[in-house]
Amino acid sequence: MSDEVDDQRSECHKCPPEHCSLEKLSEVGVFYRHIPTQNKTEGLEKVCAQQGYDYRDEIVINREKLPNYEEKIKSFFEEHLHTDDEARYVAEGSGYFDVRDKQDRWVRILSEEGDLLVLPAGIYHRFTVDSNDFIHAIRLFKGVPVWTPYNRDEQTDKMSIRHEYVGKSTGA
Ligand code: KMT
Ligand code: NI
Repeated sequence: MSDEVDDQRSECHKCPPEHCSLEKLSEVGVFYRHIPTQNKTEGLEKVCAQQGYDYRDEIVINREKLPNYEEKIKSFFEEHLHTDDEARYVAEGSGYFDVRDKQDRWVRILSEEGDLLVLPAGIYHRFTVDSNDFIHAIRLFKGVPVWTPYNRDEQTDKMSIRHEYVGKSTGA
């Protein structure tokens, strides 16, 4: 995606557009799987059993439905990392998860109904709704959920989870 963002809810393509393969995304530890919403119950059950997700809740992001909408939209779009994986299944609607690639360039991932996306702990990322302003996502977690975002600065570069992530993704 382009470095400059005028409207975070737009596609923000580079000019000319560039595309990133799922293979490339898996190199930075991003996991993607499509589970059609007709198979949502069994599909998610299977993934949760396989991956050890034993907690789930739901979030609806929309101007009318989410309390403190403006504030939340702003904080989701601040570049941050977490000490745990961020696993999200899109039950309805769509949105953009932006992640940093190995060269620290932003890659925009459009996530639509039926998409399961797992961003690894320690990856720098951000989220925004798209121009439809509606996503209903299921959040999956292992253990007691911790959603704390650490906004990127010199301190987050030094966090052990960041070192672990960088070590894994560079094979160092
Ligand atoms: C996060 O931690 O950035 C989020 O939960 C984004 C919203 S999930 C569609
Ligand atoms: Ni996050």
